[in-house]
Amino acid sequence: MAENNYDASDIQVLEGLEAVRKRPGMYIGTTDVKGLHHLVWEIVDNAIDEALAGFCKHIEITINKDNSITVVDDGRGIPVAVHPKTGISTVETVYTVLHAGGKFGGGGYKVSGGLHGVGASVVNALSSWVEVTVKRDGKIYQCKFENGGKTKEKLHEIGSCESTSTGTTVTFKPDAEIFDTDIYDYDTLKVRIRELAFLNKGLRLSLTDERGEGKKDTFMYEGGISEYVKYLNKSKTPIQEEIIHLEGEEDGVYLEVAMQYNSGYSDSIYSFVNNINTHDGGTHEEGVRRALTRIINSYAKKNNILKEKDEPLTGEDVKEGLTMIVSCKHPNPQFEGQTKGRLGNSEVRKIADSVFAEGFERFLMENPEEARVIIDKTMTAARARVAAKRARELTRRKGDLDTINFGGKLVDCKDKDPSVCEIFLVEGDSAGGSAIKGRDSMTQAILPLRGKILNVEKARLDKALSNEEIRTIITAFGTGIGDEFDLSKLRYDKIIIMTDADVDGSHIRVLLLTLFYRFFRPIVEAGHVYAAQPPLYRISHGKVRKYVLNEDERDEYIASLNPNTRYEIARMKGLGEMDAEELNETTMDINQRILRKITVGDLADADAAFSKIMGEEVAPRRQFIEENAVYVENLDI
Ligand code: TSJ
Repeated sequence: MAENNYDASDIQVLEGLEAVRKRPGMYIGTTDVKGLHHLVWEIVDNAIDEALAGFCKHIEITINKDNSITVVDDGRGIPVAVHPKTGISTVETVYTVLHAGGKFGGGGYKVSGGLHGVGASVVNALSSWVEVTVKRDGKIYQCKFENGGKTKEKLHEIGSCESTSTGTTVTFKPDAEIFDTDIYDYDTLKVRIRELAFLNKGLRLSLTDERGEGKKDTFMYEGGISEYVKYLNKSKTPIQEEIIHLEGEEDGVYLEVAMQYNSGYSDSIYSFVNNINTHDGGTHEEGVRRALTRIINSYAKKNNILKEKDEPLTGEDVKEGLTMIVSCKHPNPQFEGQTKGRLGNSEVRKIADSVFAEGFERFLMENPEEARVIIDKTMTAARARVAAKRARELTRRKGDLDTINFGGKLVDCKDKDPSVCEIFLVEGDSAGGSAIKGRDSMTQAILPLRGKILNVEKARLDKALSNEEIRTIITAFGTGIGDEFDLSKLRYDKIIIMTDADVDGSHIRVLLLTLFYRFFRPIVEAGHVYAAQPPLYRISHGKVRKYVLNEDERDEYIASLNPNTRYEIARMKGLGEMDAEELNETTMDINQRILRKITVGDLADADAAFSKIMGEEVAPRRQFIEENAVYVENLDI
């Protein structure tokens, strides 16, 4: 840390405190509840500086009964010597001369105190009274101010103490004439105080509420920002055993990073400079992110997980499910942007990059199993990114459903109210043709499927999305997929799979169910998916035509007929051989057809079964198909 020899002449005497009272917004941003709390940080920051300089272990903050605030530290105590420029004690100078705070402290990592870093004098100007007590060299000194910074009692000795007992105590009462409210909020203070404890490992901070029934919280984290990451990941499922923690210093810029991936998709990346949250990031965060992306890519390539032909992982991919704290300590930070929430110092980008790269690369080398988990996570994210992009492109077009014709495939229904609409996914063009003629064109849409649907269990998402049949289905449903899936946009109440009762038919049905299971699970869960059941036999007698699904039903029906009834039995042909009228009567007419609802009972079991049926293992799949659709339907899908 920089020079420790405090030079009182550094204090710049600029203007009087009246300016602060005239335009408080210029100094603390606002005079609402936010500005009120800002006063606390202006004071606490000074104590934190003392901690950063290595002289303070404990800071106590108290909300007193009258909503005044007391801050106590066990640092060296503000110097009491007479200041050469002002001719008054340094303590009083700090409190009565605007901008005195700017250079005061001289320690390398002067916290620029929130908004403008003007510190104690501004708090004094905006308070109805302030009391400062300093313990130093075995003596206790005190001074008092009132009415916006007017000296009431100059610094004087009020007693003595052990010479080892040192520190500064400040109590201030915000001026009710300046602020809209003078009531402090315990939880607002608590959140930031906990954050300060995370950011300054080993420093004990406590908050006490003397009002009402009283409250107290004490925060101290030996692990610092690692414990912050742990805290943030508490409600998530970390996929790593440990939290990665690294730190380093270059050219007086100190960087510390803690990180851990969780199973989620969003990231929580927070960065700080001198304990100040840089909401808008900046060069420190950019350096770390750049290095993170580069190191993950090079590790994945080196270990042949990412192949030559593969697109590199992006910054987006590597931050999925990442919880990360970046904490930078800088002797001269430049905050940029409207809200000063961005670090601008350009030299920091390279420093942050190299400090992070070195530490992270070492971690990956030393922890190959953890490394593998991280690489796998980012590779999955990359695949999802590609899929989401395609899905967006596809769903973006769904507004034009009336005008685009699905490559001539979807024959939509006229009614646009999803609650009455159905879509039939029909195996083959000829059955499709009959279905189109035999449908109720108001509410029944037909999508004929040519050939076999791609097996999405084996295909990567992006390949699946390049398949025309699948794209057509996604567009027709209207819900989008992946991140963008929205059940409320489903364009049909019933999705009816219409395939032949043979091996090919059941194969297509399983492929469709796999597609739904992977991409449209909520649609299955919400009970929108059905299998049509074309009959196998038709029994005619007189004017009656009875369709039945199988031999048992056929025999049962015949047995129920009068012994004298003349009847005829016809074995039904495949869907493709039925004419429109037959198809309507047997499979589509809502008054006669038999639908079987597809439900997902136990998702995990079904998932495993799908993987088994549809994945790499050929044997169980063939067996499944040979056993006809029974397996899938018994699965309670
Ligand atoms: F600024 C302030 F008054 F708001 C304030 C300052 C409020 C609080 C609660 C604490 C402090 C403060 C200041 N705590 N500790 C210090 N330390 C010094 O000012 C200090 C002490 C010794 C030396 C030295 O070189 O001997 C230098 C400094 C800056």
